[in-house]
Amino acid sequence: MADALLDRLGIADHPRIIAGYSGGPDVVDGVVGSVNPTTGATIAGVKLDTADSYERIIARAHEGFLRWRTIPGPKRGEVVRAIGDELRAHRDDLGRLVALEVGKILAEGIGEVQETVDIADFAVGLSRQLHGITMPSERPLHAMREQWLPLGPIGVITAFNFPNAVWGWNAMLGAVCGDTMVWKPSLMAPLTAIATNELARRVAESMGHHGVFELVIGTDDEIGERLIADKRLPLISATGSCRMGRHVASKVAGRLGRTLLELGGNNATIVAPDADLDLALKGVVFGAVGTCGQRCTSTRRLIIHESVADAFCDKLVKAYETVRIGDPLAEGTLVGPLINERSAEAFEAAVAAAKAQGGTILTGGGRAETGLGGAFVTPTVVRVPSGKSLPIAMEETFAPILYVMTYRDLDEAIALNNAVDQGLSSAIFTGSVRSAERFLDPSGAGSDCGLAYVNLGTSGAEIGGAFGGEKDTGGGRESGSDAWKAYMRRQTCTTNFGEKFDLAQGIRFE
Ligand code: UN1
Repeated sequence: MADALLDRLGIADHPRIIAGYSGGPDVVDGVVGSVNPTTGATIAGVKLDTADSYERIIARAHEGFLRWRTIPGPKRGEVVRAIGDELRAHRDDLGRLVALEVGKILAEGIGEVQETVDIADFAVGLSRQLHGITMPSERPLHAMREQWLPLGPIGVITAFNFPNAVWGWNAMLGAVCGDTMVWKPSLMAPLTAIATNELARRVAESMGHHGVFELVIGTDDEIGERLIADKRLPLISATGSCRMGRHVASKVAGRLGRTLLELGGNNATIVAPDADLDLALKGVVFGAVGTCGQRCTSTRRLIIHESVADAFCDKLVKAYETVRIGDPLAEGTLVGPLINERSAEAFEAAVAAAKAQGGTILTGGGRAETGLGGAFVTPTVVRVPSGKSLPIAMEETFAPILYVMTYRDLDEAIALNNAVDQGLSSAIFTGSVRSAERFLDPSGAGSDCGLAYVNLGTSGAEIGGAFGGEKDTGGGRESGSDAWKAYMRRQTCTTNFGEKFDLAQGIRFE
């Protein structure tokens, strides 16, 4: 199946790909195996970049930038439109490759590529809207305006869990902004990266634009370190763990470059006593179980009013027990495998810690027997005894574990929501306008996260809004709204169209 898929995506004969490779996910002689997490079988080998090929790639991206930035924004938008069309045409195959390579269910794999199609559409419109503002000068016969200019070749580091869409958010915006992309994907999803990047590169090249979409695949030591230290890349946009983000941030800050960071989350959903509990149940289950708990937006904590907690937990457990775990490509499966054995071990360690710290496992807590070979676990609900706190619940474990804690009044619930280091996503289910608006309090006293939902779960953002979070989530914003500004540099322009030399602040210098 994989060979036919790679063929349909036009990368079966790609020089980086070694068909029939028998090695595993560890790098051996400059090759990494892309492993199907469902079975543990290697799909293909992928040749990694070296210091030399890195230099060639950066040179192409740099030369590409000098040309690409001269193309008017709306013309760049035409290229992005054609890329969006190509992605549309290959959406289902690319979604299938995502499912194959990272183990998310097919509907979510396809949904992810749809997210890239959506951001391409958004970027096309934006290509005619990269506008600055004008402001009145304090001096007569002077004009002031602000304009936005292309930034340069940019580094884009992506994680395994959204191996297509996170590139899409960065690359589609970066492209209309006049930047060129040097994409370093996760070594756990190199085939999706090759297929995605080739598709964009071929479209751009067929329209005469070279060096806009570059891909560099390699280890953190060999390639990652080089990329973040590289002064030729004025912006590094990085998605991944808080640990990775801290390292990237300090390295890039050391050379006074810019970062756009989208890091971990420890997202909570508050369920108020006046909530539509059926709606809340759906939101919590999708948020906590979807993508096998491997979204940065996954729901990790449920903060529920004590008066409805027991009944809700009963329903939750029943719902969890109907969730079908298995082959992500099979019809009816809702939960696929974790990405690898290491993730399953982290899951087990977190479950053990939760028990040791006094938590009660309501459902799940172990491996799921599917007979398929991958690292399958059972989605888990841990009840935190009232009045206690579990230190493990303060950490992000990239697995389907939901910690349930109770509250008495909304201030307490909001304080719990805000009590973790990360600040990505948050949600409240309530029928009360007062509670909803307190959660969104414009004074800032409500949720401290970058994303706040009412009567929706914590995951599944649309591309139209800015995506990202505060505190240890890194502060970056990608995707919609005015996130494009991160991909450009701002210039304040002042023109004297009179004949007098006039200084601001009334200074006389005669
Ligand atoms: C991620 O997990 O890194 O909001 C991104 C969501 C998706 C994006 C998740 N649109 O869940």
